[in-house]
Amino acid sequence: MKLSPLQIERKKYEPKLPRALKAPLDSLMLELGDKTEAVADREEVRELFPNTYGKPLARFLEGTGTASKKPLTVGVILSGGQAPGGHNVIAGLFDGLKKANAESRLIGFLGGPSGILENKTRDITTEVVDEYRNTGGFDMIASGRTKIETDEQFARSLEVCNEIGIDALVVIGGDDSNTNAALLAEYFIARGSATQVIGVPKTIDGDLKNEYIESSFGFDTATRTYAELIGNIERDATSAKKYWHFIKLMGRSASHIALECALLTQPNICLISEEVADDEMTLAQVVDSVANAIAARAKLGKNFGVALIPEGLIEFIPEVGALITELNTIIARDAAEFSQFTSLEDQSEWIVKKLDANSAEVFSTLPRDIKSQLLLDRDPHGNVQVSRIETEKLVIEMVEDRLAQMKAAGEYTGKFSALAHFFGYEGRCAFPSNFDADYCYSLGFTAFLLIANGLTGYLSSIRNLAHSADKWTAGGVPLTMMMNMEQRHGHKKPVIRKALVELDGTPFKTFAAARA
Ligand code: FBP
Repeated sequence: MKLSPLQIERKKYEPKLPRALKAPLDSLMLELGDKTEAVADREEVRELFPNTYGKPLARFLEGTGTASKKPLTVGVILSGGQAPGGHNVIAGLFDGLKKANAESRLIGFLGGPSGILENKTRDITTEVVDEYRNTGGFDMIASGRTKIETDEQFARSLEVCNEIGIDALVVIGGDDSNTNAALLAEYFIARGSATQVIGVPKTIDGDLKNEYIESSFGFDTATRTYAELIGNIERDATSAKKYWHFIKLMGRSASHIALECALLTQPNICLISEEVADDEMTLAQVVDSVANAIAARAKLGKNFGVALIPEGLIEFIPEVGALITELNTIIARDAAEFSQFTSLEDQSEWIVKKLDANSAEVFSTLPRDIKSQLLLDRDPHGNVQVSRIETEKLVIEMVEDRLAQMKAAGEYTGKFSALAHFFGYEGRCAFPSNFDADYCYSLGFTAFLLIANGLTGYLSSIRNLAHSADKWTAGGVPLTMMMNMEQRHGHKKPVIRKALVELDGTPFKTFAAARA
């Protein structure tokens, strides 16, 4: 591959490691803490994970070396959406393996978890790793969203690991993928397999976060990338003084990305889904709040501005969330009947008769395009794919109508001309920031240490991230410790708890105090 000058420069960057991890392997010691408990529903989680529940927290310190140096064959999977730094996780893992034993092998499963089910692999050699150090993207082995969750899939994964002779599997993924990693770790032990499973916390959404996982990797780079673009648009808005820019930002559920970007760029408006849900706002109230802010600026002669809209917003508006849940159920249940209708008009007429009165009312107020997106776009699990719903256009359209009403009532005299943007994919494969380059490399190296110390069912963890890399600490968190039971597709399942924006947390409070 021909590299650009930027790629050549970026390759020279040497990721920084926590001080303890720079020590020779012979003086890197595993320290185990007290036994742990799940965040909630302890009895149920314990029952489902009899072999991996309650393990102690792990930490690596300078001391007497504990890591095995025997040659290992390790498999690695990139799972879910891309996040900047994934290649550096693989580089850190690879360098750790080779540092311990030059005979060790790293095998990449291609295209995400389906790579293991289909036994599609690539040998990750020094040449391969060197081509991808400090680059964005997941293209070294590619990613995918297949979930390993059925008995057949677990059995097949074990079969493939045995066939290749995999000693340990590293799953680089978000909350769902790491839930799968926990189930796989448990399954392997229960079947007498020695294959270890270690997770690495990835997702630009920033919602795989807790006391021990201070940030998922990729969030830093993605938010900086979006913030740069938002800043450019803000400058354009204040230069031209003629447009309101509505920018939808990725984040499947949580509004961490929108909040972080708001703190970095100080837009005129930023909606936070968790606040909308907490205040039990209706769609009309959300629209009113935006229209009122626009009217207030118009009074100052400013008919321009920037509004940030989190991708997951509409599911957090209680009445729209309820509508979506009903739509998912009806369309899944009566799929054959639904498929007879081809025009949106016929589909809408049919669905409105099946919805309860409230949802039918909400559905009828939605613009045509949104109705069609809510009816058509579903993921393999039968859910609406929020990243494909044009919420930014929905808000623009409804705000436009509201401003027209306000104008008629003499409450608004401005001019409203709006443009819609969606920033998502632009940020997921950017060159990792120095932070993500260092963090990811450290996470990968730590994943190797967890393996070389014989652990399984752990998530690689680097802490103290607000300080320089030198002061970071490295260790592992038992995956079961982050779990609770949640209702998924009609069944109670063990899952890693998703971290939403906390309304009493410092980031939101800082934003709320300054937004007026
Ligand atoms: P992960 O949770 O797998 O990291 O993916 C997050 C995300 O980037 C969301 O922000 C977005 O809603 C979704 O992926 C888009 O999915 P896809 O890549 O399948 O279009």
